[in-house]
Amino acid sequence: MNSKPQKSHRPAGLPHRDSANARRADELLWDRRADSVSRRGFLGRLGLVSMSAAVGAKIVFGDKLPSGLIPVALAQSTAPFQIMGKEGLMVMNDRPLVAETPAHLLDDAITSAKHLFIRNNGLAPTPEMLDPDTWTLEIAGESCEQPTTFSLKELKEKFQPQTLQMVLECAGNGRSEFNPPATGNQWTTGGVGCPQWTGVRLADVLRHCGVKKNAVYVGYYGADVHLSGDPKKSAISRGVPITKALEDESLLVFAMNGEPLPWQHGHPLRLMFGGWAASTCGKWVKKIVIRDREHDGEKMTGHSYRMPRHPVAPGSKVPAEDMVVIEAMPVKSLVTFPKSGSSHPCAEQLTVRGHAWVGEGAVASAEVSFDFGITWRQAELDKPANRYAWQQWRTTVALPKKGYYEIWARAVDDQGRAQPMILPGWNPEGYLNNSCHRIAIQAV
Ligand SMILES: Nc1nc2c(c(=O)[nH]1)N[C@H]1C(S)=C(S)[C@@H](COP(=O)(O)O)O[C@H]1N2
Ligand SMILES: [Mo]
Repeated sequence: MNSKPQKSHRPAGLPHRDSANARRADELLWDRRADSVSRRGFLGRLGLVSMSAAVGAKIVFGDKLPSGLIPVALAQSTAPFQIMGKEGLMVMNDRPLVAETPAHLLDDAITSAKHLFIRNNGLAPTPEMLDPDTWTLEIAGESCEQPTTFSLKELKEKFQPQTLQMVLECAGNGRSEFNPPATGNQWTTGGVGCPQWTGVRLADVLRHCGVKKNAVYVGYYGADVHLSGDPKKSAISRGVPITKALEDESLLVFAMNGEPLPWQHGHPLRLMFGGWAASTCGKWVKKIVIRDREHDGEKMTGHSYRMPRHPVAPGSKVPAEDMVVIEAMPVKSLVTFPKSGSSHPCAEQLTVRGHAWVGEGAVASAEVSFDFGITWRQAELDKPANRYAWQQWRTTVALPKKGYYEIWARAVDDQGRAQPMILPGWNPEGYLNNSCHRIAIQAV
């Protein structure tokens, strides 16, 4: 376990090379016989099109790019090359594409599409595979009375639209701080955002199809392709207990911030489960199954998105039967202003602000410290726009003398649970790090 720690923001494209299927995946991803009708040709187009989309421009000599070579633009995080539709994201991996948002770019109350992190587990479908006019969603499974296939148009016509602002946070957000390190994407703090989502209630759709009494779980299937290229495997197929699926805020989403859902975020249809690990929020969703048992799709079992049932010593091996599925996310906060590393005249009032959120319930208080946690001051805290939205907080501080400071933020939820100052309990996959966010400030 943890034999290959990866450094944060190492050049993208190099990890996963050592995985068993890497060569095969490379062949599939990079095959250039674009006109071939074979599956490989299809994936070849997929590779080049997504790579072009990812670097934000057509790769002019794309046909001459050596097989397996990753455009160097993807190893750089900033302009002029960016992921299509994105601004300032840090690319952690290119296959699958994973990119996080620096905290100061999350300053807005509602996260814009250009600043929302991306987490793909497989190969995203290309934009031309995602036609809203022909898109269908199938509801099936052993606990579904009336298996039904809806067109997107039918979903929009049959069911009442809902708009809610809800936090989307990857369960691995913060992973880079754990020691011993966990393998996987080395998220710092940017695997989170809080856009406004518009869709229909999943409950309305499921009830329309009939939920049998023995239903315990729902699972999703999306249109993305497993990294190995194996059409029989899903990139990811997770879900939530039926009680969560039937909550008023659990949505089948087709718009974000009033625009059609962006390509990278699941266009034309995705799931949103407020406050839960974002891996439950299936993108490009084609099928939802109502299960009579805990869903057992890709990344539901083993150690994926699971935590030890009991606290474990750092670095220990935890048997699979002692791992339980992650549900709601813990209380957390971000300092989104000022930008870490900036300077401010000493003794002058400095505005400090950010967001705080918790997977279940609400945030009760947000505090900041600039003396390494010795004293804390209460920030002004807004109510959430709705259940599962993050809450804005703000305060002012005057840094007494010239020199280096850290501003720490800490949120406490309405059950009295506070963020830990350093790190929460270690776990094998490095999930749920909700330790205090720290930024550096120089008083000049
Ligand atoms: N079909 C599909 N859905 C998916 C994923 C994926 O790879 N494929 N990734 C999941 C994970 S792990 C996360 S954190 C969120 C990321 O959503 P975003 O890319 O829109 O930010 O989508 C979830 N839904
Ligand atoms: Mo995730």
